[in-house]
Amino acid sequence: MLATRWSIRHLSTLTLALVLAAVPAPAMADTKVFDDPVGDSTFVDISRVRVVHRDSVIVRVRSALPLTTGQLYAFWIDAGHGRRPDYYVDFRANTGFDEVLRRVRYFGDRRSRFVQCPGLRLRADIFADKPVSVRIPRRCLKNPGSVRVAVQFKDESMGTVDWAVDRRTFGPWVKR
Ligand SMILES: [Ca+2]
Repeated sequence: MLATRWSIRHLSTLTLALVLAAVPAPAMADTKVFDDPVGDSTFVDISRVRVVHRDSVIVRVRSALPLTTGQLYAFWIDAGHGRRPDYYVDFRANTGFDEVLRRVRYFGDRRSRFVQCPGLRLRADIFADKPVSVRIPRRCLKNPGSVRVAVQFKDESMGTVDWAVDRRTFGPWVKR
């Protein structure tokens, strides 16, 4: 009886090993980095955007200038349903945020249609030299095959903006 139990255990271990060996390696997450000119705006100045598409879409934006209060960081996501943005989120540094995205049809769309997005993370810290970052779980975007992102930093007190890649223009597609 004992011997049989051992055999089964060994067999199970072997089976598990075979199953693990047969599972293909996870697809490589795609990453796209695009640079924005430094000095093309005042008070806000995006220098680099990095988009990683894994289980979440993670966007990190480097600023050539220190972040300050009174700035708004805005992100439009095209999840592939047509050529226009599908989702929008904005936030300020060192403030709380709700786990919601705004559903939009075009740049400048200001409808108040919200999508709950548990796991959404928005970060901008004026006390740390770190990128402004957003993390959006793919399920909030209906699990798109590819996404592309447009970013705008706005200094609300000075009225200046900097876009990446360009005004109302998306960066490259980033596949899952
Ligand atoms: Ca710039």
